[in-house]
Amino acid sequence: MQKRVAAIHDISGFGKCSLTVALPIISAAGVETAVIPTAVLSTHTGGFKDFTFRDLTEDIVPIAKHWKAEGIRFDAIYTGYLGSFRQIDLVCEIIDILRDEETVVVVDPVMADHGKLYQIFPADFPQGMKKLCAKADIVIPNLTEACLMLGIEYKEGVFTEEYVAEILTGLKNMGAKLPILTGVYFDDKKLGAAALENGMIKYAFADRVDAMYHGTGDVYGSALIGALMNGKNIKESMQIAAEYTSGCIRRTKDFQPERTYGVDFENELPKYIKLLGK
Ligand code: PXL
Repeated sequence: MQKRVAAIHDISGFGKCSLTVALPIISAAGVETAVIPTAVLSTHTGGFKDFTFRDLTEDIVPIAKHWKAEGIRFDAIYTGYLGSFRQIDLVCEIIDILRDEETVVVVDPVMADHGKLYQIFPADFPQGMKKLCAKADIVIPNLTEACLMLGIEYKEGVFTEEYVAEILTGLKNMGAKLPILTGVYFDDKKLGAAALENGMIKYAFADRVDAMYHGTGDVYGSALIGALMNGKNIKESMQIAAEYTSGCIRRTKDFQPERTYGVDFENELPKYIKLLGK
């Protein structure tokens, strides 16, 4: 049976992140992708001024209730960027409406990067995200998001295994069954993620490319879910997601060096499909 995912993120019309990334990548993995848009923006909020923002908070629960009434079930629920504090509670509610015993709930607590909360979020947003993460089977924060939720000091620079272990343990104690910390590196050659699964820390790295683009967290999360839905285990899925994301960044840097927003994930999709063994 074809797997089905519900993706709950904003639509940033331009800039390649959230749903405009999740929908094509998860679909390319052969997985049916239903969407709940949390907001519609003209662009993402990083680096563009005067973007439009249409809040869709009132639509979130009615959409989920309609799906439930239609008897539609999901193999995974994938949440990302949420448009307001209230949406955190509503997304908690719809997870309860839509999940069954088999559903894998993946929460990306999108709210911050490079030590800073995104400009549009209030200072207590990380506390709200903690509650959502506690409902998840898998959480995929970056270092900044993890530190903000845990109240741990954000340390820029090379990671240590002890620091990674402290953060993963904190995330696990927060209630997330399987935490995956993204953006981990121990040198300037490799970058990837670390997971705490059954008491063991597992790493998956790919080539580190010296460049920064918006939406790469969404590329990683979408590729991870596509792999999980294809029966890959956590470590295999982390490896596929790291290699695909690294490939997207490499291609963008090599062929569109002037680009400052989303990556060329489209032309790497054939590689992703190959990594999935399809
Ligand atoms: O990729 C994360 C993201 C998603 N959605 C919006 C954003 C961002 C990051 O800045 O602004 C609207």
